[in-house]
Amino acid sequence: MNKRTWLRLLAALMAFAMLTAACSSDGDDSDTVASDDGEADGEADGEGDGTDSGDDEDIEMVQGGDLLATVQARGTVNCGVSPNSIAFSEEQPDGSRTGFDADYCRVIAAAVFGDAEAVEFFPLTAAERFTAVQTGEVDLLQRNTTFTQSRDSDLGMDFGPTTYYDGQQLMGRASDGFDSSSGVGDIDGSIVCTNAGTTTEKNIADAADAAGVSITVQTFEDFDQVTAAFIDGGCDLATTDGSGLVGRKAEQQPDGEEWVIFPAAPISKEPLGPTYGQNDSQWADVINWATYATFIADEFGVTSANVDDMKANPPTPEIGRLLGGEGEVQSLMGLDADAFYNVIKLVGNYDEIYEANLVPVGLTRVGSANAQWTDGGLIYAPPAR
Ligand SMILES: N[C@@H](CCC(=O)N[C@@H](CS)C(=O)NCC(=O)O)C(=O)O
Repeated sequence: MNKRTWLRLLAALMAFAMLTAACSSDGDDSDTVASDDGEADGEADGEGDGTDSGDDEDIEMVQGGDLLATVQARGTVNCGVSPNSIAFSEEQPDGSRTGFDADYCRVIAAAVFGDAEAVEFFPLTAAERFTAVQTGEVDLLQRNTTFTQSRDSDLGMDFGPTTYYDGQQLMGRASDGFDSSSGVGDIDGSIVCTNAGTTTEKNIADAADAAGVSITVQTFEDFDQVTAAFIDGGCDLATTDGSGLVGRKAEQQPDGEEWVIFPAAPISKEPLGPTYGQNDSQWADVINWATYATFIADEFGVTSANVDDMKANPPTPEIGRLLGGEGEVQSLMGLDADAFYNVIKLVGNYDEIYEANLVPVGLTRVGSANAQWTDGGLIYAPPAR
């Protein structure tokens, strides 16, 4: 058995062991988080947030560092997404997948293949997602995934540009006395539910501890289960990224009931964006610059509707380069010169993707961190040159 085969076998065995550990913790784990013991241990055992995932050095070698060639030979991008995250990743009755994250999978397919539909979607729970990257099951995640230090350093991930600046909030019932001015100090004695393998289960434990309140954190395998338990009254509060709560309220709040999202200032920073295996610089370049292309096109008003005109008569040299004209750099990255023209033509710029998916559930862009830097936001791309 050669070294590479042996490493693949080892990684597969380790992944199986990790998956078994992850699966053993699904469903309804609960931990009481008391303010006085200093232990913020609301997480389910082995749920896969990844600081204890074993020997990352062997696993990362499975990625090989030549993923672009592998993807090109395969003919599709294998993209890990949430099974069901309203407005980000939703399976439609005809089997297609819609949402902001699903469209950012299409951005990569459009850049690599000139075909936005050359994507295979892999719905992954939070606990499964990083293992799926480590074992090479998926080429990247577009899965409401927060960029954190431990995921970047200890878990073998690399992170692309943040596509949605989020923050964690809580959702309760107005009939329980919660309103938009409520804060973590008001949740003493509550059962707080979230999905396992997330930053959110750790943050809420930290926040309760800091506020001096005692709560019971219950974790579930996915956020459908969390929402069902919240609707049934098994959970006093649901917590996750604010965007997830807004989506759930928009689609699942029962008639005659008022769900309240608080606190107004989120309890954490949750920068969400593409995530992929570390140490593959070419693949990272492709994902990062395809994403930046959507930011640059937004900044300069290049849309799917006008991109042909812009390509024919570029308003600036930078737009000319971005769309494959003289001085373009896409072909040096292993892509076609018109890779980013295809991204904008077939999927759209950042604002088009945001408007199509997030505005309908009430996630406004104007005045938020997700505005362009020129409008006071944080969406900012380095220059295409
Ligand atoms: N951003 C956090 C939370 C990610 C997360 O799992 N969010 C939920 C709520 S938006 C989700 O995607 N759920 C989809 C599902 O469980 O199907 C993280 O990276 O850990």
